[in-house]
Amino acid sequence: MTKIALITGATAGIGEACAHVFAREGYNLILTGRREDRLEKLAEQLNETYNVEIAILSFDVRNREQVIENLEGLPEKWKLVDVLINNAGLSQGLDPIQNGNVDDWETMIDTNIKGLLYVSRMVSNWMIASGRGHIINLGSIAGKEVYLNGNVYCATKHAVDALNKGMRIDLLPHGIKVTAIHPGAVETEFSEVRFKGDKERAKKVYDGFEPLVAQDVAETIWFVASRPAHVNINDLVIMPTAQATAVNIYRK
Ligand code: NDP
Ligand code: 8X3
Repeated sequence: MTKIALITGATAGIGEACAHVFAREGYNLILTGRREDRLEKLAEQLNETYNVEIAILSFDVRNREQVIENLEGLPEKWKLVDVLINNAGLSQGLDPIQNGNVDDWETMIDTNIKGLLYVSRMVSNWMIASGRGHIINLGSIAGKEVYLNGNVYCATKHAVDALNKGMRIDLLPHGIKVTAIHPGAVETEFSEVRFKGDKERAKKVYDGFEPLVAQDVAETIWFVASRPAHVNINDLVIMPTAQATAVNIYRK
């Protein structure tokens, strides 16, 4: 039977690259994100290139009702999800705690922690019912380290790290695999979002070294998802060669 992957945040960056890689590998896909036009274009492209079936769901992961309605509304055949990639996430702002923008904090907490939980709550039950599954959570090097002004973003990614460990324990009796992928710097829309559309500031983040690209992370996620049934990778940190820690980047 053709396998199914559900990818949150498939309209850009790592999620979009995962959609290409999993379609290439013959998966049918449920793709989500807020920008419906992008989901439509991507679905058309993947369907034409790889002849796989694609369901698109446009919703905001921060909105619990939208998450429930959209996922519950899927036809039963789509609920046989083999791989859930909890990828939707963002950083907003890079300020010291005393100057932090509280709206930004709420956006990050609601997206990176609560949104991931809403989706996982539903899909893990589908996986339990079907007796199989693999949840892959996008953490970050910011979930392993804390850096200057990273405060709340780092806290949300530390929460993802903890939730990944918790899910792994709770879902163990059900044979469901759980993995966290923790990338360092990946050049996507991430920094543009962090700096609220300031493209020049975003570009500077990657000045003088070769960052990861979304495809690097997607191929790693595919490696993790394609291990034999008895093998689970709990946790994986992937960095650009030029980056040793969150803040140690060798720039030329
Ligand atoms: P992008 O900004 O390129 O993509 C983020 C994706 O998340 C988009 O598809 C966006 O879709 C979706 N998203 C954001 N907010 C919401 C929301 N409220 N509801 C639904 N979807 C949402 O970033 P990346 O691809 O780089 O990031 C993907 C993940 O990887 C994130 O969790 C990020 O924290 C993590 N990560 C990124 C790193 C990097 O350096 N780039 C490094 C380590 C981890 P839309 O706007 O259409 O809703
Ligand atoms: C993104 C990596 O170091 O910019 O999660 O926070 S970092």
